[in-house]
Amino acid sequence: MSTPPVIDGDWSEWKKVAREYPATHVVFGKANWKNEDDLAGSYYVGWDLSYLYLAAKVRDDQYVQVAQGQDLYKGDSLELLIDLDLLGDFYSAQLNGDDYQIGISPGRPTIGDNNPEAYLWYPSSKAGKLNHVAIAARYEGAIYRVEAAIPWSVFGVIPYKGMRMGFAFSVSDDDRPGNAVQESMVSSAAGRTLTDPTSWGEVTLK
Ligand SMILES: [Ca+2]
Ligand SMILES: [Ca+2]
Ligand SMILES: [Ca+2]
Ligand SMILES: [Ca+2]
Repeated sequence: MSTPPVIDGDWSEWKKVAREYPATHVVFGKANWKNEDDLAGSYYVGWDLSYLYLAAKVRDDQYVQVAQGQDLYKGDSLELLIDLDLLGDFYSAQLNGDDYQIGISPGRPTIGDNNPEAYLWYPSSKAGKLNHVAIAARYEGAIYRVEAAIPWSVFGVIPYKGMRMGFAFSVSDDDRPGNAVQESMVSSAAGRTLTDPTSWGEVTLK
């Protein structure tokens, strides 16, 4: 992106410069998932030399987030899975040190409040809260939008045009007020399995 997006939860700057992709495959909690008003997602990805940018739109009938840190996936939240050595271990069906799992909470207990956070689960050697991820979110009735900027320093790589990464964007849903429970998850990747990077999709930086 030649002009960095303003991280404010407003999507207007993305429509001209990037493409919106769906994340509607139910990959966890099928019995709890009701319909696309209960949970459905779409997203944009962008980048510059400093940040990997994400803009997410989520249809969710009830925003609930009371968990934090390593438990934030038990509330309404986003997840990125990124394999930074896609070509080096293309056929490897297990996680290794270049595979990243990052969760983004759009706010606790309400969306767009002062408590958004990002947490890194994998690689486990780097696990912990990510303090330098910028996050902003807005709730518009049955839809919430999130923008995030993740410094490439989190991944320890310098991005370049043509770089390919394993990638999956997913959204967890919790509709039980006051309770931390991951009821369902939708994903960009139909077979998303956390521990198997060959089940994720792919992103090429353009
Ligand atoms: Ca914006
Ligand atoms: Ca829901
Ligand atoms: Ca890998
Ligand atoms: Ca929810």
